[in-house]
Amino acid sequence: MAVQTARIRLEQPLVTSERPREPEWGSDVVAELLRRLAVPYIALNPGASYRGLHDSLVNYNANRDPSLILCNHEEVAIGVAHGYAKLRGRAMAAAIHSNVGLMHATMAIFNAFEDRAPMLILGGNGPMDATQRRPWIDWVHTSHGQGELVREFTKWEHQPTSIAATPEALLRAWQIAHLEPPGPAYVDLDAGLQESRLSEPVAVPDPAEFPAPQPPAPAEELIRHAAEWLAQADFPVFLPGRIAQTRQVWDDLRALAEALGAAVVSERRGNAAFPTSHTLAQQADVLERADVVLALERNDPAGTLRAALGQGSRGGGRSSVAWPKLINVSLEPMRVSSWVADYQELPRAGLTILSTPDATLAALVPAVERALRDHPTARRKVEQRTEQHGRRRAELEAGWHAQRVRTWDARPISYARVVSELREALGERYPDAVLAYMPTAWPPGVWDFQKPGAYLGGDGGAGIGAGPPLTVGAALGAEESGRPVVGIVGDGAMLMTPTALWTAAHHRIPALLVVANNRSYFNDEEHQERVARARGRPVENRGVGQRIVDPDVDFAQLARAQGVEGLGPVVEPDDLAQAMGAAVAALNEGRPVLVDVRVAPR
Ligand SMILES: Cc1ncc(C[n+]2csc(CCOP(=O)(O)OP(=O)(O)O)c2C)c(N)n1
Ligand SMILES: [Mg+2]
Repeated sequence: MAVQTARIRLEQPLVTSERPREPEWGSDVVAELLRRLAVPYIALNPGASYRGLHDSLVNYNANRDPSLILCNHEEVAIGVAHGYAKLRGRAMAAAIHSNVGLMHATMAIFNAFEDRAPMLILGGNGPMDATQRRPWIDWVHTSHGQGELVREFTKWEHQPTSIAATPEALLRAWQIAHLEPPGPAYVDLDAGLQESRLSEPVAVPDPAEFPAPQPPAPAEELIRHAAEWLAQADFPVFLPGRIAQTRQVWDDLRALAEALGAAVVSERRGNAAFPTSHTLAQQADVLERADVVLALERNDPAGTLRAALGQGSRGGGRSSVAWPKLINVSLEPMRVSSWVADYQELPRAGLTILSTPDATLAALVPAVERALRDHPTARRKVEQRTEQHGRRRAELEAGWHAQRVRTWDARPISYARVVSELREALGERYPDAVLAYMPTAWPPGVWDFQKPGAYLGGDGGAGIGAGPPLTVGAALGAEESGRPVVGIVGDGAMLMTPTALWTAAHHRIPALLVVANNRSYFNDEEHQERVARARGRPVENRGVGQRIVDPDVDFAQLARAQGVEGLGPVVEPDDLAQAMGAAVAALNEGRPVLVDVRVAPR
């Protein structure tokens, strides 16, 4: 199959000049440090508050390390950086113009913060020295404590007050952004300092001399304890969440699950970490039987358990099902916010391991194998459990299959059909595919995640509009691997960040976006229905103020208007194969493409 290796198009400066031997202007120092950090890209929407930096990136760095990725909205710029970080596990940068750009960026920064995605955000401000300000505009675009806008949802925000202090601030921000749990860091650059001519050389540190701090290893005693619990469990269940996307972690998680015959219940908010087609990949109902639960950077492990055990959401309800022994592996207690309640319910965990899932799994696998060696009865139980899981899995698969058959010709088109046809069209590229974003109504058993990077997890903060830029950012990050990147996004979301498409077209970023178009903010129709039912009011009114109809949005035209191939609306189920085939053909040629599919809401 002809697959053109993606070549992201980066703008070349029209006139190139040799880099001066040393930074000459304040902002050259920033560019020099970014170059030494090998920051690959900087997503931006331009603005005068960082025109000094913009010049240095183009004329001092020659638009390399980092290269500019032009976006038409700050929410898109941050979302692209977020998507890149999700795929690569490493930050790129974003440049955000003064207070106004930062206000546009806030929701996307919140999403990245909640998704624990590393990112270096450079802001512009000032000139803080009022005597240097241009009339009016420089005054309205100067804010004191500008970073306070995002202080509550960045890991660090800072405004250095001299150029000499700037490299260390940037280096610190870069380290903080990557340190587990990672997240965005914001460094605000005074326009006056950026544009000042250096009167003497400024030392730019070599990042290699500042090794990044590493997360703590799991305590040996806790590993021994956890291994005993797991080896002696009657029915262990694993709850993986946000996990490093490496082959090693996949192998360790799989080895541990197989050694124990443990059920693994993945979540859509975390990235894929366990083969979804595996016998041990089960659904949340298995938690009712769990006596030992291993949560690995899982979002809200206590809430997950409470929901599965039927204990309600308000703490009052007590079910007859016993609360299992919970081993909570997480570094979340190290970064607790006083602002957003993202720490979730305090987990009633018998063991809390303050370390990363990867380090913990690497230690747990041999410890559990040792513990099982001395327990022949435990090993017999493992075999029985594995068989049980196999039987349950066969039932589940039969159910999923029946559901797929039942809805195959449904009109509006079912999600199962959309996903199946996309998978079919991807053909031999399917096993390599990266699913950058999925809809809430993801059909089980149609599309399997089999390797690291197969699914990148949720948007973090449930701020709608993330899907399109996340998909484009992931596709930017996939350039080297050549993996095909697809995102399935809602029509409501697509309308919030449509210009992510232009960025994909402009930079030749091959991303395949499917608009799961139910012509509604359907998630909220469901909420209105719930309220109506609870109040005994007419559910027929649930769609008022929710439906995206009259006029229907022509998403294919929205794409074409921005230089992206646009297909659809696909209304007939039997037209889907052809549309998906055309979309994948475009993707294989290295072009971004959008397919608008009219889907049934759920
Ligand atoms: C910024 C923001 N605004 C509003 C919401 C509330 N909200 C949650 S889901 C949703 C509907 C999204 O519509 P769409 O993307 O079409 O997905 P659908 O629910 O129809 O599948 C809305 C409006 C939100 N989460 N974030
Ligand atoms: Mg919708």
